[in-house]
Amino acid sequence: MSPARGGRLIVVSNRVALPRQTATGGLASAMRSALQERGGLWFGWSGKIANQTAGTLRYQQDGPVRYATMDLSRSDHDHFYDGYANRTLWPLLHYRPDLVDYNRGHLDGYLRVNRLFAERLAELIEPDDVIWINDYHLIPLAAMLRQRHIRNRIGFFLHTPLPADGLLITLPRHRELLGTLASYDLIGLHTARDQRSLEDYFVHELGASLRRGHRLRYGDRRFRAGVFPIGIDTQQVAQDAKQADSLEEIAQLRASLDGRVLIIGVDRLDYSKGLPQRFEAYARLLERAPEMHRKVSFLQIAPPSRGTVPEYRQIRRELERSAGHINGTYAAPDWAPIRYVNNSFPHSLLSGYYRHAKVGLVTPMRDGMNLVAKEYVASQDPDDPGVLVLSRFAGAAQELSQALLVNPADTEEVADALEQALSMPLAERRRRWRSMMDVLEKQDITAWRQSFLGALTD
Ligand code: GDG
Repeated sequence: MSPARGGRLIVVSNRVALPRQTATGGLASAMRSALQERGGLWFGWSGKIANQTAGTLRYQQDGPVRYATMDLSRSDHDHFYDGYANRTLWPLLHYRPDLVDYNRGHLDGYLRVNRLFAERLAELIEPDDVIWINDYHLIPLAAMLRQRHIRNRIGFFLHTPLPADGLLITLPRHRELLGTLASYDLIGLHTARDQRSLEDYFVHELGASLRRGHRLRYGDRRFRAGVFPIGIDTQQVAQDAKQADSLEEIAQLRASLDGRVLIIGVDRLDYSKGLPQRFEAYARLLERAPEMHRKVSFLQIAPPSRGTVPEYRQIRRELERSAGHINGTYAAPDWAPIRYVNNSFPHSLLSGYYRHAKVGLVTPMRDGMNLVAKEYVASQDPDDPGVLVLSRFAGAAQELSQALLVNPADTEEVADALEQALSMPLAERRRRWRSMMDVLEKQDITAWRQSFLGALTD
């Protein structure tokens, strides 16, 4: 992407990964590399709650990247982030209307924080800047910037799935919120299914017209919906994984396994990730195949997230019970079938763990993309690669068709896939891995941001 085409890049996201902070979450690492390559500004919440300093911008510079962040007041944060973003929109976007907690206070807080972002950001925008706004926290931001006479190119990328219009309309006042998407010039989604949902919603619910090339016209706005499946830094992950072989932690893991085969799962602790169902499928495998006892070990890394939201505390309790139950039922004095770890690890170490696992078990009930699936594949040893068992309902399944694709709700199917993965011949593992790796090399993180920014500035 040539910086000449469209001046500075301004990235906006709820959370900003400040310099020297570990970037957890797929979005953070992708945005950091986009800005480092092109130079520009990253704007968003500082991650801090402070009533005194709320709304005051603070700046930091790191090479070509400038960071502008602000604190949020307790009440704004609770309504905007815990409330509307994570208790209303997140469950809706992940096909869980049963978990949607709608409340006017949350919506007001969400709009208030978006307005605050718009006010502060509008002052920083120069005429040539290209603005890239990320994710469901900031849907109305472009409309609020347009009200402040910002005419720049503004793109939006939704990192979650977008459900069909029949589900979207269950959101109270959905038109007021989703209609504002028309203020963007480009809306990026991970899959063609998400793109279809957006178009169907605009056409059927809002009466927009759809032209060739996914061009939409709604009122006086013309905009476009595009499919841009996010990738990873494939070469870097592969290199990290290889180098991790020399790390002490990897030697310790290997020693602790004592020749047992490792199955790995790595997910933010989130109900969308299908963890209870995954534990159940693993238990089903142990029940069905006693010959596997003592021969396998399942390592689930699940760093807690959004711990102040009740649904997340609930899933954490459920998983503790389930892991305890499985170990209680099947463990022997010298073997624990599940190692359940509520911690986060440096990326480079994670790649080493992935490489050492013969099976990557990635079974979200719904996921926009799922970068763990891609990282698992990229971390494998080309001579002796492991097998990816992947949910059909992760965006990644569209590209990684050579994984063993499963319905995560079907315990037997997941247990079957585990058995198949554990006994898959080397030649088949290599063939499947090569074909997935070809995709990951071609559609990596650089290709992703270049194609999105290319389409936005075109
Ligand atoms: C959202 C969408 C979409 C995990 N544990 C640790 C750790 N991670 C890293 C993984 C991976 C990232 O976090 C998780 O990304 P995912 O894509 O799997 O999931 P979400 O966080 O839900 O991301 C998702 C993504 O945005 C990008 O568009 O794919 O669908 O939900 O990179 O490696 N990183 C570190 N320690 C950990 O313990 N350092």
